[in-house]
Amino acid sequence: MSNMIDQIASQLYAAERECYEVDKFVDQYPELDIDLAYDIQERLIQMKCEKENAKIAGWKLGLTSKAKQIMMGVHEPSYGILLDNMQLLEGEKFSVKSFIHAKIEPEIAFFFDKEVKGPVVSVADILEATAYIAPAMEIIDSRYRNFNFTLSDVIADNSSSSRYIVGEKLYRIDEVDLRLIGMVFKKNGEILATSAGAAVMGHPARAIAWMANKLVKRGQSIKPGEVVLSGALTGAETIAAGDHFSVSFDGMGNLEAVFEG
Ligand code: OOG
Ligand code: MG
Repeated sequence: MSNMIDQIASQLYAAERECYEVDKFVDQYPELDIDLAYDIQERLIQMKCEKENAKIAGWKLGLTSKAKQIMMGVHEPSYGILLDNMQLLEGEKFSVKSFIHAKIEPEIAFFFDKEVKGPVVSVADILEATAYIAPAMEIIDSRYRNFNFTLSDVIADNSSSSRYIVGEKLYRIDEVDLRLIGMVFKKNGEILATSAGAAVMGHPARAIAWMANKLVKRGQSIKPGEVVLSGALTGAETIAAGDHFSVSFDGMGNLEAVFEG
């Protein structure tokens, strides 16, 4: 079993480093269930931390909105780990060369200043432990051929995480209504999608509570100082060289990302 965990984690790591696609693993390993998938994710993160001298920065939710679940044909959320070397700074130009077939999606980032530990975390507990929130965008880049996977595959692949960008201005949780907060997502000046916070499981903090309650089964928790991306509010959009994306939130300003060849 540990051999299979190492095998899959190494293949996913190599695919990311050298920018190529791999076939999903469930066909080859039918025993690959959700628990094993999180074991692989943990092994993959361990490898990255060792080889890249990276540190854990926080967590990300995946597949929390209906738009994303329908898009990917998966009907349950997942989570992944964010490392410090995955963060990009707003205003930098990002090269598409380092990606396999990246997509971008609008998110809300939460910064925690208290520990959050399951198994009975509520939305109120998440809000109470949150120091600040900020607009964010996530760049996802599934290592699977044609972005095609099952829930177990995507979990093993750290929920497709690649990079993330967080707005430089932070907001207090009581400055906005996270359920009703409106959002406009644009590409090259044209509206791609509009949404509201409630698109993420009825309330973005509900998605984080869901994760905290899952994490406890693996002996983990959200730690003070960590950031959590609460999940895309719309479907993800493919990135090409020359593209310019922006996300604006009611009462929370906007965030831009520019890509070059
Ligand atoms: C999985 C990751 C989804 C989100 O915010 O929904 C995700 C994928 O769609 O590749 O990060
Ligand atoms: Mg995401």
